[in-house]
Amino acid sequence: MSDARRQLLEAILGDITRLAVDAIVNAANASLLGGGGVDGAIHRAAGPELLEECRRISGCPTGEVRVTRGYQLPAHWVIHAVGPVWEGGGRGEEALLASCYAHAIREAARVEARSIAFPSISTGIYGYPVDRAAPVAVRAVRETLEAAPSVERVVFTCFDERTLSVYEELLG
Ligand code: AR6
Repeated sequence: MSDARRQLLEAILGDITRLAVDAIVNAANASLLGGGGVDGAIHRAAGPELLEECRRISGCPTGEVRVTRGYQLPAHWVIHAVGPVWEGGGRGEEALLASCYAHAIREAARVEARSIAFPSISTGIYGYPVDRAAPVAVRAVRETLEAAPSVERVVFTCFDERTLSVYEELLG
């Protein structure tokens, strides 16, 4: 059972590259070689060593994650998640998105991260509607946290007010 008193889920407005948490999640693509959006921001803030480490991993399938160090980021780890491109909802997007969040929580526990911050995976360039994505994210995180008691704090980091309001409604 998850211990609601010890496992805090919160939504904030902010830049994930600035957060002093143990692990931040990147909304990456299957190449893991960088891109725009939050991926570009994370690579710029972490410095070139992040790309060097990513080059040594040969990509990552959609719905899965890969872990690297954070280099010049305040966060010690980057968990690179490859979310689905939104194609209308009939292509397994929901299960793939949930899988990103669940795998990220499991990997956080494996590397002994007690705090983890997520961006709103897939809802930027990949076009997943945020009002559909956020409930999937929150449910997957809550379910997976039950088997990851060492993870104490989960921060849903929103980059715009609309995304924040969707998360705030879900988290109460
Ligand atoms: N901190 C927190 N959230 C951010 C930041 C930031 N610094 N910058 C953007 N966001 P996106 P995707 C928000 O497009 O939809 C890349 O090219 C943004 O406002 O970054 O999963 C990858 O390489 C949005 O709410 O990721 C892939 O090719 C959310 O992060 C592709 O984009 C996700 O938007 C992935 O697309």
